[in-house]
Amino acid sequence: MGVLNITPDSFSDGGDHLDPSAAIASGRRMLEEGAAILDVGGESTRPGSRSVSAGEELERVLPVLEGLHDTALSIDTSKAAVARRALELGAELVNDVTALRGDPELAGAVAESGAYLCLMHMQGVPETMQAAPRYEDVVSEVAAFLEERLAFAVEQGVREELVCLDPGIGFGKTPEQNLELVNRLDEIVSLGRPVLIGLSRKSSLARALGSPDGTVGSDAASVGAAVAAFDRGASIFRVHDVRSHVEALAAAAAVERAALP
Ligand code: HH2
Repeated sequence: MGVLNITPDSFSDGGDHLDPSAAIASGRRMLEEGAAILDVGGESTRPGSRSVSAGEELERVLPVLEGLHDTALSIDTSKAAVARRALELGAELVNDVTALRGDPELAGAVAESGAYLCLMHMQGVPETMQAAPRYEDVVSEVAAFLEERLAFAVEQGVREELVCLDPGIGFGKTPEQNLELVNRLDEIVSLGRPVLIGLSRKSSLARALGSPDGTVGSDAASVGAAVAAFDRGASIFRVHDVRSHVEALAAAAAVERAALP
């Protein structure tokens, strides 16, 4: 999954794609490099970010969704109004970082459309989530949350086989908690749905490399962490640098296949 943020303030590619033609060109390049789907977002959810109105979000993403309507698209939004418009334009996946807690109308909009849905874990809200993340056991709490949100989505009419789950790396978690979630990812995989993971360029990777104030992880560190997640069962990787991930994950998959009896 290639990340296409149409925002001025995303933590690693903010401002890169504000011009729709630049965004569309980036998206097409990611597809050429092997992305299976593009995740288009018009609102940053980085730590400290403020939310934007549905109108502003739509203004940012619509020209890009229109320009890429012939490709596989995901819409990264928590708002039903944005999701509905994206779905009308052919988006096939709704990526909701609030796991259907942000907008009471989103579940119905997804259910009605028959689109895929990603439910992600987040403790708190982006503006304050990194202030003091608190867990007894981060992995079992994230797993229990995702299980509950999956049941909720199904109750609201979303077909279970269309849902993927995401532990929400960097969303209300310390760097250690993020790494533990990857280390014990099999516990999330065991919920029985495909697991999507967004490690790309996250600050925990910079911290793991010994940079205490780093806010953006390198692409090499992102690839390493993605392969570790692949080894533990992740199947969808939300990434900025598509080519390096596609090549690394193809190699990791080839090794895995060679080990089969
Ligand atoms: N991470 C970000 C945004 N959306 N969606 C899912 N499912 N999983 C993630 O880990 C995830 C996500 C944050 O990364 P990015 O889009 O690069 O930055 P920003 O939120 O600043 O736009």
